[in-house]
Amino acid sequence: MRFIHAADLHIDSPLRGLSRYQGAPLERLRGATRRALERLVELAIAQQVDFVLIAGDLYDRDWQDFHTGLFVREQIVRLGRIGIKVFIVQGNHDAQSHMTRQIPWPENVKVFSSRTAETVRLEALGVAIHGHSFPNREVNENLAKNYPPAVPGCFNIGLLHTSLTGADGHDTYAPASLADLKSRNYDYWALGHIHARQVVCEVPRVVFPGNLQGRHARETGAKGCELVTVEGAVVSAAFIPLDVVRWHQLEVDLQPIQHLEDVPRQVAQALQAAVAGADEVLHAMRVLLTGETPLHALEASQPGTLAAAVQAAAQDVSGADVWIEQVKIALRSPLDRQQLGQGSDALGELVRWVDVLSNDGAALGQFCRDALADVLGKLPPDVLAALAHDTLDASGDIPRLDDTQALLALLKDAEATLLTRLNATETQP
Ligand SMILES: [Mn+2]
Repeated sequence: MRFIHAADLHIDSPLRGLSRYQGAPLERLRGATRRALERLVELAIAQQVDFVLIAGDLYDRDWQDFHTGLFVREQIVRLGRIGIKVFIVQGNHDAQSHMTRQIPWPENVKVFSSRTAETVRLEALGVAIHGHSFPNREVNENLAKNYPPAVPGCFNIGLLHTSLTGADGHDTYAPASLADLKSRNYDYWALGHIHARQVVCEVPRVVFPGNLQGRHARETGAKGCELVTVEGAVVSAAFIPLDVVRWHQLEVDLQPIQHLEDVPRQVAQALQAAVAGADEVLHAMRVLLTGETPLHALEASQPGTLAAAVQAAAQDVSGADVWIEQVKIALRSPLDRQQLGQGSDALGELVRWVDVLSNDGAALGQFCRDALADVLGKLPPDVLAALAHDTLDASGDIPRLDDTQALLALLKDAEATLLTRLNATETQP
């Protein structure tokens, strides 16, 4: 027996903020979640799996119109034509009460009830699948505790959307401990919700496959599903990448680089290494330039120079599609900061003032609020509300004002730029 376990497909997840990127491959990015599902269907057919498990967040949100549902249904019909069944639990993003539109499912689909845990037995395969959909977006109860006991003599699978005991960057839903899962005596827990793949336990096998397609620059690396073969027990389980756009965050050290003409080669090497072995996907790269180099002064005098050099490097990569999503610059000029801080000039004052803010998170937050007061005052209320919930920009470009680490990074960057500019001014004849 063979099955596929996927989760968090987030079909038609809107990629926010793309319009501000000139030259972004919009069509490929927008269609990525759909293409990944098509690839999953192709894998299921090629591998002749017996069934497919989807552990929540099949949809990103309530459909804008019926096209989203019709697209997904069409893919499931393709599976049904060769007798592949699909088992679905709804998660926080596609909770039962949250979906206002519906389309009747084809017969090869089972969506588990959102009222109570259910069991489906596949007699011919000797499998029992247990599941419970989210009734609402916020499920605070431990759903796993009420899952039915294992069916004796069957391979038992628990299908569940859960944060387990919590994970960074993910809201807590249907909390459960590994001990709670183990207490059910199942053979496999097909989990969803955490977007980074994680094998929580080998026996019983407890797995978050991660999402099928990364949605933004913070969901990096290969994304895909689990392909599991069972003969009495799990005999093999493999991660199969299915993403069509792959997000990367790449740090390139420019410390050894003194001249602009050497930048593309250094960056292209790093890009080439990052795309190795995956030539069919579009690689979306967020590049962070670090190191102490005189190039920082060049960038300060002609902003955009290094971003253009990184774009140039992307042109030089062969055998893969590379799109530079963003270039972040965290360079330092070869200046002696400690020595500058002892001076009585503007440079010294700047260094001392940055030190004060760096050591006082509250003061830093207040400073940023004051500095941004004018801007914030002009934003419409809904944008402000979105900012407060960190939902305005999924790429994470806009730091929250209570995120001290992000503000510190901004402060360091501002200091580096100012020091370079001030230094250039003071040393001019
Ligand atoms: Mn999700």
